[in-house]
Amino acid sequence: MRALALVLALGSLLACEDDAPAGPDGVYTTRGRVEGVGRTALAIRHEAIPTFRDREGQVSGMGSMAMRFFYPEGLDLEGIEEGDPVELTFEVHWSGEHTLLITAIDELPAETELELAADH
Ligand SMILES: [Cu+2]
Repeated sequence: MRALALVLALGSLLACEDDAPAGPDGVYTTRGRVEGVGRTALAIRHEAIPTFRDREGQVSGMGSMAMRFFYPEGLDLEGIEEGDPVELTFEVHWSGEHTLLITAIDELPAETELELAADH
């Protein structure tokens, strides 16, 4: 009887977890250059992220490349323009509609030297 109650309790815990909004699968801070400013997303060429984890949770790293990062309504983009060097923190949501979501972004001094890969 106790075992059954425990199983039921565990079951409801798991169900609870399913209903909760999914947390990010990863959070990273990197630097890059803004290549485009859209209404819901920024195109940013970012520096290499050696600690980046793939969908399976394995550290795969990510080289420097241009990617589209979505941003939430209300994020402070004051002064962020095409060509700006920036530091950004973003979340990865593998199962989400917007896989890459910026949570913070700051303009860096214009003379900041970034290690960015060219187009390929
Ligand atoms: Cu990338």
